[in-house]
Amino acid sequence: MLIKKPDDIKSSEITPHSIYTKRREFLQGAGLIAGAAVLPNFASAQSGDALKARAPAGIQSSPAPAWLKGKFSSIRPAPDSAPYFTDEALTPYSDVTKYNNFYEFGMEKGDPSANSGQFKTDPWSVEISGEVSKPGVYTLEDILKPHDLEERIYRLRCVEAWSMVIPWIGFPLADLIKRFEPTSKAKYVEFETIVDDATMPGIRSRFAIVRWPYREGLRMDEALNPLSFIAVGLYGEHLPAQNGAPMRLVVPWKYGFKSIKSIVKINFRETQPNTTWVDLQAREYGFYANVNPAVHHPRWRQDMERRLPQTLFDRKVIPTQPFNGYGEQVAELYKGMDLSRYY
Ligand SMILES: Nc1nc2c(c(=O)[nH]1)N[C@H]1C(S)=C(S)[C@@H](COP(=O)(O)O)O[C@H]1N2
Ligand SMILES: [Mo]
Repeated sequence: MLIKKPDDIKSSEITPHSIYTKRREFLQGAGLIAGAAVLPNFASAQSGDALKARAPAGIQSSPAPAWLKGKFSSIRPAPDSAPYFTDEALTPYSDVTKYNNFYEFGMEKGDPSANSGQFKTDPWSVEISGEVSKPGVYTLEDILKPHDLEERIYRLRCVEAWSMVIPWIGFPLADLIKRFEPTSKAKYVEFETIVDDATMPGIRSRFAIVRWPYREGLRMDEALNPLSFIAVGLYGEHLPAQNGAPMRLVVPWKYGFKSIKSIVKINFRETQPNTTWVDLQAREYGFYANVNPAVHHPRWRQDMERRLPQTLFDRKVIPTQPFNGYGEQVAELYKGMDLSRYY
């Protein structure tokens, strides 16, 4: 390990990603074996709906208003080919919903599922602001109403060097954005997560290092790319709180931290927004955060990843792909940019 300046040591100690330990990894891996054994049907499509993935039988779907449940009765299944599908093994439902990063509910991987029981997603509203001709505060029903739901199977690559394959339910971010008619000045989109001290114990914690609200952003052309997705569900069910209910962003070619959860604000801007991880540690986390095995990260090697769930006998270490394997769809967006500088 490198000898670091005192301020470096301090900043790395406060960075929650660093709490990840080998021991935890081992325990998690062992737990996953048991989880998979009791939930054997996670990936099997069921007759009648033809979705590629359904939650295991017996899973209690998280609470949702009737109108939202109604939307889930017809979902367009994922196609059979990339980029909205991959035939890589799905990460089991239990891992997708119990191994999470959602610091508003705590910094450990099990905290979001354990601590989000009081979280309320109804009523919910989303404020649309900035460089748009139709700003306003919209109810979740108004936000979602015109959008037909579809299933997409995407890889999710966390900067901590683990990855999953998740069957999301949602719709293209571009379709949402176009409805509010961004002006010609809208060059970036900024997103914010809800701040609810009463139901989010991570926000009350004196160990919290994030300045709330959690914020993320995309360049407008990234946001309009057909891969950029608003998820309202996974495995055919609406989103559990820990995965970012009632709506979250999914940007599969970027590190997971860009995929902001439980969105309450979408702001259109002329200038690049400040984002949570860049504010915290700009040398480690960039605004673009494109998955890039060639850009070194001080904490995790980025040329490999652990595909969850690992088992004792199969560590599932695989090479990380540029743009997380979505280069054909997005590399063009960064033509002429030095990606080692704009990491
Ligand atoms: N509001 C908010 N959004 C967030 C986070 C967070 O802590 N708070 N964590 C991010 C990180 S680091 C990752 S890897 C993904 C994890 O999404 P998942 O738990 O649904 O797999 O959510 C991202 N979105
Ligand atoms: Mo992450």
